[in-house]
Amino acid sequence: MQDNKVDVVTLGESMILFQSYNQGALQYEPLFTKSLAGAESNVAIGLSRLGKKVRWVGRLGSDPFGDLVLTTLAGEGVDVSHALRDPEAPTAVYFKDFKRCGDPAVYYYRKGSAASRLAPDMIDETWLQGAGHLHVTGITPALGEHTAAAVRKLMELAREKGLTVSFDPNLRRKLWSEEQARETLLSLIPLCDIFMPGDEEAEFLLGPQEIEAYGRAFLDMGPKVVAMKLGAEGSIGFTQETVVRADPFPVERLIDTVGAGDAFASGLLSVLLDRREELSTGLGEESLHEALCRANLLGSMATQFKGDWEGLPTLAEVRTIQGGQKQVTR
Ligand code: KDG
Repeated sequence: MQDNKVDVVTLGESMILFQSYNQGALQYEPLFTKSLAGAESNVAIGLSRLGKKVRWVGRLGSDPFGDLVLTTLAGEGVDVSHALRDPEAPTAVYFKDFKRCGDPAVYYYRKGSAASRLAPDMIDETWLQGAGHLHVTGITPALGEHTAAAVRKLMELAREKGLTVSFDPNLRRKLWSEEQARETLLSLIPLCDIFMPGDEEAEFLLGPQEIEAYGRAFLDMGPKVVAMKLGAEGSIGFTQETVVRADPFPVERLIDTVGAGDAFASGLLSVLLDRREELSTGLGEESLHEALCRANLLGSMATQFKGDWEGLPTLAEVRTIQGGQKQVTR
């Protein structure tokens, strides 16, 4: 019999990413590399490399780019057997413009994509079959008319079925208005157990406050754990019982910041999912610190490679790095 068990299910839009081959400005660059992108599939790959079984669900066009998304994810060990194809709408693409080092500008071509047509009546219980955890982001709700309702339905279904749920707000200002974004993202927080905002997202959602006040405010909305990314300051985690800070992991060569938040999510979840018992009874300080440290490490590694997920490490690599050993390369 086939083993249907997966640690994590994630739902989202995956796209094809074109990046200039020479790191030059988009307007003048004649050559591009082609790769996969999408916050949830980045997390899926990150977790898979860390030894978790992951299922990615999403809608893709019936086109070669949709095929490329599936073969790339399958090649990374992610289960894509529940992915949907739409013969009438395309797989989205996006471009990165490396005008300066680190933080590229992104240009989306995703309006009317197959994923933007996701609606609540397409949510299928079997996506969650055999799964312990659901991970979603605030990007999917921004994509189309019915995508927010669809994400809400899946989060509710996951909770009903006893799965834990994580939510990264992943604010994408280019995709929706500030009012819509704020209202929708705030409304989804009570449906998650683990909430992972960045400090700027916290400010966007709640207005200017002290970092610790953000933590308390989000916990009051329902999540059991709030893990906040503080950029160069590392990260801070909150539960009802404790507040834990974790130092940043050094970045030796900043290349591309896109995907760092997803890397953080993979690192954090990989540890927390090994502590499921503790998650329900109250996560201890040590576990939270370990999760934040691994999250910081992955976030840092993601920024040191071109591409949204290519630099993510395997579990063996994480252990080598955290053990302070040098990797044997030749
Ligand atoms: O978090 C990184 C992702 O956002 C990226 O891989 C794709 O920009 C993207 C998006 O909006 O999904």
